Formats: sequence, C-alpha cells, structure tokens
Amino acid sequence: MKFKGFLALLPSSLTSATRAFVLQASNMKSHLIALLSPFFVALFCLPILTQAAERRYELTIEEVTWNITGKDVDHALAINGSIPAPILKFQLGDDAVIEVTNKTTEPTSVHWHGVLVPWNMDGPMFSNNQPIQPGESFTFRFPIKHTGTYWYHSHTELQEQRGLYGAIVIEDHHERMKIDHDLVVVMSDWTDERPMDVLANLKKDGHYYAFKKKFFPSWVGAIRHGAVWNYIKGQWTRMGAMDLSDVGYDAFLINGKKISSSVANLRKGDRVRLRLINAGASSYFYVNIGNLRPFQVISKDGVDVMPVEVTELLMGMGETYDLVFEVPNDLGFELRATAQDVTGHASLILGDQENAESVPSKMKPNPYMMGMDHSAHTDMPTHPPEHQMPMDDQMPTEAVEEIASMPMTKRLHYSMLRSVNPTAFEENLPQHDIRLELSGDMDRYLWTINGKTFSEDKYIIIREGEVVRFTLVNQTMMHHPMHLHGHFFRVLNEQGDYSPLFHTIDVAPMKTETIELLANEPGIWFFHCHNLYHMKMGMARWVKYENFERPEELVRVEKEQAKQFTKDSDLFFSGKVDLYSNHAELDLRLNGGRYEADLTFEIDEYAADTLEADLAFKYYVDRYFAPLAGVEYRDDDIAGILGATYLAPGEIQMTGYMTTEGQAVIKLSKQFDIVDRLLLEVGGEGRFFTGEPEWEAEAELKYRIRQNLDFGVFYKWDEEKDHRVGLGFSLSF
Ligand SMILES: [Cu+2]
Repeated sequence: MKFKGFLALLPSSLTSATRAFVLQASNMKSHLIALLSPFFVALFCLPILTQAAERRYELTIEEVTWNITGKDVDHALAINGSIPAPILKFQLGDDAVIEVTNKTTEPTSVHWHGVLVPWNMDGPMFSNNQPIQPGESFTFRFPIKHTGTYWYHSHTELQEQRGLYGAIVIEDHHERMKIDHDLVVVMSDWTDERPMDVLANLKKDGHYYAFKKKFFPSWVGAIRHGAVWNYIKGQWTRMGAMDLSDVGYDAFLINGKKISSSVANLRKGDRVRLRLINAGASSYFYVNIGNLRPFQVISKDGVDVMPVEVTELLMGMGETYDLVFEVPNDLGFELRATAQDVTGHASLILGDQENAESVPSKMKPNPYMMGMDHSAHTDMPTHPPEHQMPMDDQMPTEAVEEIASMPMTKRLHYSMLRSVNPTAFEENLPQHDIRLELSGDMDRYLWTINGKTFSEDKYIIIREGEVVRFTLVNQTMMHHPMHLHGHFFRVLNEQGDYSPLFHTIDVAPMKTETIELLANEPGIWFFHCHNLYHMKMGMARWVKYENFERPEELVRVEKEQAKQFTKDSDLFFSGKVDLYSNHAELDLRLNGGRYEADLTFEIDEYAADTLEADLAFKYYVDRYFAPLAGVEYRDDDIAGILGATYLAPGEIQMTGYMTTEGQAVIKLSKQFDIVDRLLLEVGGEGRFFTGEPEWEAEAELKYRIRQNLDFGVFYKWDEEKDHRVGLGFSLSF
C-alpha cells in the first residue's frame, strides 16, 4: 500500500500539509524523520501538482433469482445484476463518488472494507449512516488515500451471505514489479437455505450442521482414531472438539462460480498478480496453486509486505492477500480455495483449461486430534514450523505416514509478514491497553467479548492521540477473524519496528494476538468478528472516540428503526416431540440472549393421571449456569419451583430446585454420541420430601434417520411401575 502523502495516517480533518507534517513527525521515530524529511516535502507537493479526478460509480442493489446448485433460489441479492458485485477501480488520489440505489424491499447498507474513509461514509447503519431504505439512494463521497486490494459488502442483517459483496482495487502509476496479468479472486460461500433460516437452525443447536457436514465427533469415532483421551478431555473441559465452521454450505465460489477460468494465453515466465479476497460469510479458505506450486505473498489487507514465498494460505473472512505467481511452464494451473472444514472447494483455472495442473485434494480434518495442541493459553505468537503437512496440527502417526508421499506445503504464518516501511509508533505516546476475551455458547448460539454480547455492551471508548493496544484472547475452539473499521493496526509479531499492518486478524482457537493502533480517526467504528453469524449473535463492539457523539439524527433513527433488525437478544423458538409406544413428550423452548423459557409435557402409557408438565424461566449467567423459577404440575397438583441448572464437567446437565410443596428435586442428564447416527440419552430424577425419596430413570437410544427425525427405543424405570420399554419416533423443529 502507498499512502497519499502519508496524510492517511492523520485525522482527516487536518488538511494543512504543514500541520500534518508536524503531527506526523511527532508520531514517528525521530531518526526516521531525519532520513525521510526530503521525501515528505516532495510528497506534500504531490496534491498540488496532480488534480484529483472524480471517479463515479452507480450501484443498484436488486433481488435476483440465482441458481448455483441446480435449484432456483429467490433470496439472492445482486449489484448491477452481478454476484459478486462489479469491481470498483480507483487511482490513488481519486475522489470516489458512489451512488447506491436500493431497489429491494428491505433496508440495506454498504461498507468499504479496509478503505480509510471519513467515519460518516463507512456504511454501517446507525453507527455511521442511515439505512438506505427501499427505493432510496445514498451517495458516498470519499478521497482515495491509499492503494491496495479491498472489498465492499452489505453491513445489514445477513445480506452479505446472499451475494452483496464485490472487490475494490486501488492502484497508482508506479508498479512495484512488472505484472503480466492482474486478476481479482473473490472467494465466497453459498447456501440455498435462507440465511435467516440458517441462523434460526444454529440458535436451535450450534452443532446443527455437524450431521450434514459429516463432521460429527463421537465415541466410536474417537476409539477408531485412537483419540479417546482427547475426546474425554473435550467433554470434561466442556470445550468439545475443534470446530471449523458452523454452517453446512451447498457450494463454495470464486468470482461467483464453482469453477471459473481466466487468462487463456498464459505463457511460461508470465507474472500473474492474484488479488485474493475472502468474502465468505463464515468460511476460512485454504488457497493453493497447481501441485502445491510456490507463490509470493506481496501484500496483506491491501498493505505491501516484504515478499515471502509459500505454497499455501489459510484466509479468514475479510482478509485480502495479493500474490504473485510466476508461471513455470506453458500449461494451465488450478487455483483452489478449499473450505477449511474440507466440505468443498472452488476453482479458478489459470491458462490452458484442458491441461491444467490440479491441486491435490485435502484430507478430511480429524475432529479428535485437531486443536488439542491449542489447549494451553499462550500469550506469545508461536513460531511456524518450516513445513507443514497438507492438513495441519497434530495427527496420529499412521495418518502422517499415509500422506508422507504427498508434496509438503509451506503455509504462510503471520510471523513471516514484514512491513516494507517501519510501522512503530513513538514511544512517548500515551498507551491504552484493552484486553478482549472472545467466547461463545454453542447451546444458545451466543458469541461474546469479555462475556457480553453487543446488545449488552456496545462501546469500547478510546482517546485521540493514544496508542491503543488490544490483546485478543480466543477462549473458543473456533477461529475468529476480527476486523476493525477505519484503521490499520500493527500486528505485534516477530518483526519489531516492521510489524505488518492489518485491518483483519485471524485469532486461532485458544490463541492470543496483540495488535496496536494509533487513535487518529475520531468517530465511531465497528470492531467485530467477520464470521457473519458470530457478529450477528454478539461478537461485535463500537469503538468510539471519547467526546465524540453521533449527530442527533442518527441516534433518533436508531431509536425508531433498530428494533426491526435482528439482534443477539431476539427470541428464537424451537421444540421436540417424542412419540413412543409407552411414552410421549413435548418440549418447547423460547430463547433470547441469556433468557430462556422451557415448557415440557410428559405422559406415560398414555394414562391421563401420569401427565406431568413444567414451565421454567432461566437466566444464563454464563454458558454453564442459570438460576431458574417456574411451576410444575404433577399428581393433579401445581407447585412453584425455584432452583438452578448447571452444565457440569463431562457435559452432564444438572438441575436442582425446591417446590412450594416442600419437595427437593434433582435431575441429571447426559447425551452420548455413539456414532453420528446413533445417540444415547440417559437421565435420572430424585425427589426428596418427608418419607422415602422417589427415584426414576430413563434412557432413549435414537437412530438418526435425517437431520430432524430419529427412530428410537425408550426405556423407563420407576419404583411404582418398574421397567418399561417402547418404540417410537422423535421429531425436532
Ligand atoms: Cu467469530
């Protein structure tokens, strides 16, 4: 990246070159200033010599019918009829004028991801701009202050998942190296389901799509992989196995297609610049070329880095990389983006399509061994192994031997990235340390920062002129690509003063990353996980400068309209019916953020006098613990209940309460996943009051016919009626 006169590093309100220079000088190390002074003076003359050109785009957002999997889908969103949206090209120094017209039936917004723009041109609704209502237009205007590969996307609801994303390419007239072909590679994920239905499914169960993806950790699987100890450890710590993605996608795309092609006339020795953008809503991608051919990484998030040669990238959502691939022969090459969970891939064929060298397929990830080496908290960035297997992390010895014959991959690691220019801030600036712990709750599908969702805690306050250092601590078994609007931050890796600048950083499972930025863009800026579903369900904040207030108008519009948009505190409904020959049960759940209401009806042998029902309201203090209050009905009596429920180590659900009749009740339950289609649920209940305690136990062995339908055997024992066994079905909705 080149900054126009380095003005981009300064508050946009400071237009005087002299003042900018003084400010800049005070922020840079003094020896550097001495060296670079003539350079700065020359740069400040540039704006005077070159007239800024206005570059206009008109973007029309429309609902379209799209067919990726052979099925017409009517919820897709396109810009100017295209998915991905058209590439926006600018020259350094241009004035961008982009008119966005909303021809859909719902409000929308557009965010310029990675581009430094004034706070009130950044796009997100309520924090930065008003929603663009159906039938309305809004014109964004901002100066283009730096070069690089960026992208734009909707920041409203789950519209990004429906196709609202496109590339931004900003160039200047000085090429860093001779390039023969300059290609944009927009990677994305696609589901035929409506994204709001996907979210509703995840709210029922965070592991909802594990069955569809055949990525289902189980006892038999653990035994077969020789990983029983790891599996037990995962249950004991309640962390579960490594989780690579939440959504079961129907396709992965490059430039809107499963397979696309480019540059027919590729020749040996040609240099191809590939501008990679991960516009996926919730998919990390491995990127490889041909038979694991080497390529050079020259830029990350639009900012130039010292070229580094690797054969593989793992890209988080929102990250961009520029690669240079020098063509080794006259044949064609496949560029492949493989979803991290290896449920599919997308391909771009470079050159001769008939004779293209393909990328070897990746092994299915092993849910038992992966991530287990991440179980310790580390505060230091780890040094990468020089060479890695096509599938990373720990593997059983047999698996290592099995793939030893395959070509080795050398994957890019952040510690290899070195900025072209020094990025260190002056040491005397005030420093503000902020620790952000990233956590999640897969049972209620909530994602939190420091234990709170966005609805519960919206703001991080920073002060202009200070160096803000964020320590990002990932306490989950998933990757979180954290993206900050309006700033580039230094990633404190092993490169010291040459730490690279990012706008999006992958924080790996159970890992810690430290980033720092100079607070020089007063305003309000989103800082969030770029997993769309995580952001929507709470993993987001507004970084607000102290003493900065949004105009009254935005606050008013937020008060009036924000209610109609999905929030992490919204109510989601789910339920289950069991119909067995000896037993019937109906469970209904209403969950909104930490609040939950559960209503259960149970009947044995279809005898009316065995009908039991209970209604419990719960408040989840954290992932594990919730006080509860409600009523229960049994033996023709209604009683109030007061107690708590707790997910104990070993993933055992423990519930205890007192009734207004003076009974003490304890319930225990646990689910054993035997294989992906065979599940065993066991439970026990004890009631204590005057006289002998009452005990009962039950077990359900279920064979999963499809996602929401099980065939099963129901067993129940109590002192009164002894053992009973029945057959039936269980349906969840
Ligand atoms: Cu996330």
